[in-house]
Amino acid sequence: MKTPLLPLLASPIPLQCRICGERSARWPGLAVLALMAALTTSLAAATPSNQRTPTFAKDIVAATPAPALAVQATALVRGLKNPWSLAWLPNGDMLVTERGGTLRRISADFKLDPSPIRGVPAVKAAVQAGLFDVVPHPQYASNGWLYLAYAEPSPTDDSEYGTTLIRARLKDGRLVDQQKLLAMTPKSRRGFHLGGRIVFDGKGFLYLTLGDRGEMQRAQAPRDHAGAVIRLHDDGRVPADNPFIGNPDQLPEVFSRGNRNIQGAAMHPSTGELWTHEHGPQGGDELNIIRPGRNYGWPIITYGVNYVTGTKIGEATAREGMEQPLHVWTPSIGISGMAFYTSDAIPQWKGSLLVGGLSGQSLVRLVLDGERVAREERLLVGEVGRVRDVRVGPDGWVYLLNDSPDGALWRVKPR
Ligand SMILES: [Ca+2]
Repeated sequence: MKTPLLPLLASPIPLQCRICGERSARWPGLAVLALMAALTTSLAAATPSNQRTPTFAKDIVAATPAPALAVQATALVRGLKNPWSLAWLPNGDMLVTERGGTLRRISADFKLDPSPIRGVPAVKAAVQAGLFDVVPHPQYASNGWLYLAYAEPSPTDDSEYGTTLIRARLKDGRLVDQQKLLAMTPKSRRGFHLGGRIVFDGKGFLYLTLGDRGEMQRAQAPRDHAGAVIRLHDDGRVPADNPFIGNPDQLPEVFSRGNRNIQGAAMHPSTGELWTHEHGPQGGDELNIIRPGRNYGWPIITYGVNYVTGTKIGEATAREGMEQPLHVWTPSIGISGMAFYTSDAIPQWKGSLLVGGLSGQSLVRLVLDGERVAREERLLVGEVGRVRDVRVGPDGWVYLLNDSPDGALWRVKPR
């Protein structure tokens, strides 16, 4: 006998909690709807990411008339020379890298120590090259390890350089116990696209982002670090479960390929996956989730075009076996810095992804619906200059660094 569907969906079913005995009623219609929603979600999740259609910033920004929350930025520390990365120590003090090769300390009450930290290795500062991320180990309080990424010159010819990852301890205003964990090879004379972000995943692994060095074919070249994300143990050993172990065409420390220049990366607070963005050429800045062994396509696929001439790069915007971004910025905003906002300090922002714009001179807030970018807001446009780094402080406020010879540390709060 066929059961009529509508009466079934509309009739409550009495339920009793087996633990507390409380009686309630549930409408099966709601359960059916929830099941349908879950099926839709899981089908969407099962869609290969190379068949995903990214959202485009130009479409959703154009449709977004005003931010949900007005904010203001206050400069707390001025006089930072091209600051690149901001990190907190357990006592509330901050460390800031300056691209030229200096590491600065700022007290918890925002006083800049006039003496830079000594013992920073020799850094090649040229074009985009220099000192990049500084990140304390997740157990810094007990082990004291600080991780730094920088452009390291070749010992025999300092016109050749590449991104290097070290760790060291901070003692009496000096870096000591230095250990080199990875040096990008081969080095190059090109001053472009060196990546330089470091992220820990909370499971004992760290990720270092690199770039193509402005030599785009290297992002797909065999046994080349350029255009890759690197995955290591915290002491630099190569994890036995890295995706390319045993692949003669790939270096074992490589985790993903085809990334043009990643200068923003963060762990998703609930999925534990690595989210990154990368600079496109003219147009085509991308937001991606970095998964083991995947190819992110550069320069074979891209939504960007060649500078000035506007001519096509690569073969298309999509290809079987290569990842599609979640979100694309065209025109580019010169994307840099990334933080998931999980604090209660700004409830309206909880769950958002925050990124910075260098050429876009703004803080960008992305409202996420799972892996879909549902909304984009451009905040503080033109108010703080070229945003290089975006972090959430231990107090829950958002902090920015702006890239300028007279840069600053800014705190962002609701207006
Ligand atoms: Ca891509």
